[in-house]
Amino acid sequence: MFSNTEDFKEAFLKKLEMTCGKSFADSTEKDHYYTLGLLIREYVSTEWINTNERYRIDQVKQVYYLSIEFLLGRLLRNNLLNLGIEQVVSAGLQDLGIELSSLEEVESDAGLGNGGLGRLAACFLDSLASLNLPGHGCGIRYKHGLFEQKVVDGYQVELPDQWLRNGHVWEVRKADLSVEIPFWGEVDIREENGRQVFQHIDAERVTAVPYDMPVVGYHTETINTLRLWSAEPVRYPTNQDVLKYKKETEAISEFLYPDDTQDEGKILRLKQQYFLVRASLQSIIRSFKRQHKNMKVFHQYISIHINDTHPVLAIPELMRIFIDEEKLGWDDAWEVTTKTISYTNHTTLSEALEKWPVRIFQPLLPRIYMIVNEINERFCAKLWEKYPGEWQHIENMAIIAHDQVKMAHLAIVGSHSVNGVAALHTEILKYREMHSFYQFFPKKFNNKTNGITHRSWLLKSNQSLADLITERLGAEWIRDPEQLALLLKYENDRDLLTRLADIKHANKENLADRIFTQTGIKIDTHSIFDIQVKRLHAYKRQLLNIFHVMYLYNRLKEDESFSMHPRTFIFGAKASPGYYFAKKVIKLINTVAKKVNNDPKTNEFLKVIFLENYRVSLAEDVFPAADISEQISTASKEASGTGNMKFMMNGAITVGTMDGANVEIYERVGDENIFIFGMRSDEVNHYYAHGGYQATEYYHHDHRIRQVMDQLKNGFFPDVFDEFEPIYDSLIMENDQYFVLRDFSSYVHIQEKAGYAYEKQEKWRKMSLNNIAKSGYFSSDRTINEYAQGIWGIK
Ligand code: DL6
Repeated sequence: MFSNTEDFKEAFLKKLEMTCGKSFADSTEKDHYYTLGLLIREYVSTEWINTNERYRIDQVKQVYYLSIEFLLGRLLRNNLLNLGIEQVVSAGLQDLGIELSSLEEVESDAGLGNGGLGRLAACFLDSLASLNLPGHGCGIRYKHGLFEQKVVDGYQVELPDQWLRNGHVWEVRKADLSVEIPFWGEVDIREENGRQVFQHIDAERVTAVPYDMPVVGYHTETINTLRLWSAEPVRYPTNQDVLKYKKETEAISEFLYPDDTQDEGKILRLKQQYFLVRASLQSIIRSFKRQHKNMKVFHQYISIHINDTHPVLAIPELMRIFIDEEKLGWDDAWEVTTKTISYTNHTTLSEALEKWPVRIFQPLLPRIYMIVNEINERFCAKLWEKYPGEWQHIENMAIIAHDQVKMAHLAIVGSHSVNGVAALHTEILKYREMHSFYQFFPKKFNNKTNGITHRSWLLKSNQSLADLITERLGAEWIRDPEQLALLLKYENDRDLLTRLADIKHANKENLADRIFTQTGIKIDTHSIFDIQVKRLHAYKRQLLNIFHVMYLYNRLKEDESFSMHPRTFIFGAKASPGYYFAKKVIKLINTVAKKVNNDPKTNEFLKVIFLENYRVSLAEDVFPAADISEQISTASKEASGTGNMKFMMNGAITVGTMDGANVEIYERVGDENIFIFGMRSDEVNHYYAHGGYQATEYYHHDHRIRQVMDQLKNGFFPDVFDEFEPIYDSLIMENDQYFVLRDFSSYVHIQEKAGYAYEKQEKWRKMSLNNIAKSGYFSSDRTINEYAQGIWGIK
């Protein structure tokens, strides 16, 4: 049906009538989108079944990527592109008077993730399928994904995301594969045939219903599966208060990341984690048992990867299955479990390292707690053998201590591989954050630098650039992105460099149009597009960026001799709803924007845009339009970053610190194609080890800093009263934990250098070409190949 335009049109019109019960003349854009989605899903269904059959018959080892987040965005264009039918479909629709791009707009972003970790999981699925690797995702089908952000009077306002409002055409509900998940209750222990038998009794049960989505590889026959679980009440609840039970049950898959500051939220979050793990493992075991009887070979056929600690309960749950259900002894169960599980750490921020109070964990998951306790005791006994008498050391490494279960410790102890997500991050894990564990298990630790799918972030979102590359290199780079390096031979090719610049300009026009439609603000597309898009967090230092804007504004106002190339500073960021400081920074950015954009003396040179509701589909217009990529986290704090890679692949030049994967970008492009500033990670840690630095000295000795800081409080921004005092206090009273003032001067200096560099356009274009050429390494295909060979052992 997709082999030519005519066949497609016929199939489309027939399907439309059948599914929507309308004639074409009466149909709406939504009908068209839905019809197209169904057609594609049907188109892939045979290959989808075949892929699973192939895996089964060949008895290949498969990996299951367990993640509490999958930030997928929209899937229509991705699927068309990967299936190689984009042109037929687009032409066929056009004949019917329908624009494919308009249909894309009908699709809601599947925003089932907060940021980097969830988007990485989505890129990994794309790479697994595109590399013909047997790998599937397991997650939760949240009814509401990441909140929709509105900006009202400069403040962030959160609205619930409604991505399922019109259904989700890519998923298939498989109610017959539902499983039950028990919470609360007690463990009954009996002796049977000289063996202890554990039974979880009086539990409250919840049904987990799977929804499967096909994951289509790029021009391959592989269609893997993303299985998302939804929580529903069991058919015949025994509870007295059925309504309360129903509400509590459905809450499990209601919201991505519930507020867990109070116990109620903590219970819900822990329920989500166990729900994901238990449901996924049951379906994995079920499919394993269809072919194998011997549980001791489980790890030879199955690999389970846990994306950060959120799914770490997979370790005790697998132990429970092996011991309680499959009757293995502890030692065998432990060997198979640890050989099956691998773990990625994505952060060293202490507030993100999960710990659960025993008072919540134990009653909610009584049997799992018993197993964790046993794992802990056995581990501590081993520690004691190695470090006799070193109580403190053992306590620091224990899985349960001070009435808390430390999930990262459980993940390290119960897996065979622990990896960081960029070289620097892994070194920090090995030699600082997890040093004692590295000493104890040196072989487990390894690095897997993150990557992004170049199919979504270049081929799909920057088609004209992709076409230009293909025109020069042929299409082989799509299969093997490291071939982008061949672009370097065009470094002195004027024609190519001009076309590169023209494409960038067209992409800037496209973003400018979108901004104008959204905000009514006109931006100069010849200005430098200087962009920082990512979650709002103090360590990511959006504050440093906006302080720089304030400084430039002050210079433009006060110094007649000062000149600069016009710049548009673009921000996109969501703040966690309860993150007070981050929300203040959003308000500050919007307040500066209002002042700067409306000042006739400066607005020719300086514009500030805050993009509302930054999300994957908006990002697809942002990365191709950037001249400068802001990657300015406090060194040592950003585990990797992946936005940095998306910008680079689209030809933006990084202004950044030596943090996360910036370090590896620097190593690849060389000093002349990147703007590095600020303290290095060692210096930052030296300061931390010696009680920080004196932020007030920087305030007193640098008049630029003093002026900007004072403007937070002295009425410079009318109508905001003491709004920004918490920002001021965080820098002065709380001594600037993230070294904003310490790095300010170095940042201003490097930004000046970047501004001058932009004016030498020919050189700039070469820099841009260099960045694109060296970005192949950051394809998630490379990352996934490393995981496949180095950790999972899949082919
Ligand atoms: O590894 C993906 C991504 C990194 O690129 C970011 O640097 C890191 O901040 C992010 N980490 C998280 C932490 N979540 N938890 N836990 O999202 O991971």
